[in-house]
Amino acid sequence: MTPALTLVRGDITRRSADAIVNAANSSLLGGGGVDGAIHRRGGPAILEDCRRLRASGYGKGLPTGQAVATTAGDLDARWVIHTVGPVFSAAEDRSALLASCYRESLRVADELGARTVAFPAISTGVYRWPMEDAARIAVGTVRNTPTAVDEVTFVLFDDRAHEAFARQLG
Ligand code: AR6
Repeated sequence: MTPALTLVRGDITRRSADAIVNAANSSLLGGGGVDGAIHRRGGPAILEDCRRLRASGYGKGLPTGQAVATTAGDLDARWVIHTVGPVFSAAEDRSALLASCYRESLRVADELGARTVAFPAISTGVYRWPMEDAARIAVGTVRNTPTAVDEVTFVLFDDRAHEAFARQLG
């Protein structure tokens, strides 16, 4: 099955979903952008879980393109799925890594039994991925990934992102 895709404009930390995806960095220890917002609103339990992950299987951090789950703390969700997008490079095609973020997040969601998942536009902020291309990869990958997740919501922070994703949904 492939999930129903919906778009909303807004703040992902205000959404209700089984799992909310975080555009994290390899350290898993927080940052700016959506990562900072998730930790701020979700509270310290998320960071505690991240630190536990670093102390166990992820001593060197989470590699780009992979995904891992923690508690969602005070967010209206059961889990946060942290994934590390690639930094955009004009010299090197890293789109397979960006696609992997969506695929791996859905794989982790399936392992957890999550049926509704909210994604931000991974890599389109600090990591500078051009919005149109990021939207094409995000929508294309979710459409082509078999999963038991029923509904994927892309939560876009501004009009430009929302319009780019809307063009891809057609
Ligand atoms: N809700 C939804 N989308 C958001 C929110 C929010 N609350 N806040 C920002 N965005 P970014 P990246 C959008 O920079 O490019 C962090 O420091 C934002 O407008 O959060 O993957 C991490 O720790 C943009 O479209 O993530 C990493 O170091 C999109 O989310 C690094 O940034 C992604 O922007 C990851 O960079």
